[in-house]
Parts: sequence; structure tokens; C-alpha cells
Amino acid sequence: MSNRTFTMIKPDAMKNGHAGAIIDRIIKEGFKVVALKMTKLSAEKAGEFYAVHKERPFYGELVEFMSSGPITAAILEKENAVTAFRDLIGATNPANAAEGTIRKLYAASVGENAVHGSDSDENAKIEGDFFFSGLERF
Ligand code: FUP
Repeated sequence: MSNRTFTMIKPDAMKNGHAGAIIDRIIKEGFKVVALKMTKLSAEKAGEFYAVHKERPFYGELVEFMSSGPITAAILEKENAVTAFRDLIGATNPANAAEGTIRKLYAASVGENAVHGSDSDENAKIEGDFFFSGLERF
């Protein structure tokens, strides 16, 4: 079990001014931020990041949304980071997310759901490498 996961604060949460509160919550939950940057995905890069969903009906909207504005990307460290972080963000659809989770607090819909969290150790590594060079992680 790896102790790192990858997250993005998505364009909706960035636009609505929730980035600071979300990062604060993540740190208070015991995650250490080992890489952090604000950036903006091109449609091409967003498509590449979500390539696993290429055949899904929501892929076009997902790519459009994720390239619609800046995001904050981060690598987080904690014991059992992937599982612990998915517990903290809650279900993909905020309507189904548990009380107090980040998506319950800040997300409006399944499409615009405030944050991303890696779903496996393997993807955490792939996604962290997608955004950060070795010089940008600590
Ligand atoms: P999650 O791992 O919780 O981010 O969820 P998924 O990997 O299943 O989905 C990735 C992203 O696709 C979601 F964050 C939002 C988008 N999505 C939709 O827009 N509609 C859906 O029905 C499912 C996912």
C-alpha cells in the first residue's frame, strides 16, 4: 500500500473560491502536501488525463469542464493515502456523498464535483507524474 495520492481542485471549486478551504481541510485531516501547483489543462491534456473515460457519454463534457479554467494539482502523503483521501472527498456524485465530505460541502453535481482523487496506488503514481517533475515534489 503506497502512502501517496494525487488530487486536483477542479475548475468549479477554483472559480467559487473554495481552494483555500479545501487545502486547509486536507492538511487538517493529516495529509502532508508534497507537491502543489496551480495550472490550466488544455482540452488535449484534459482528454489525455481522462483517456480511460473516452468511450463514456460524459467524456466530451468532462474534457470541456476540466479545461474551462485553472485547477490546483497536488500530491499528498498519508498512511493508506488513496483510500483515506477518497473517504475524505466522498462519492463521485455529491448527492450521494457523506455529510462533511469535501464533495458534499463544495460540489454541485456529478460533472462538477470540486475535487479529484486517485482511485488506486498505480493511478496515483501515473497522475502525479502527469503533473509534476522530480524537482517539484518533496
Ligand atoms: P471519481 O473517481 O470519483 O472521480 O469518479 P470517476 O472516475 O467515475 O469519474 C471521473 C469524472 O468523470 C468525475 F469526477 C466526473 C465525471 N463523471 C461524470 O461527469 N458523469 C458520470 O456519470 C461519472 C463521472
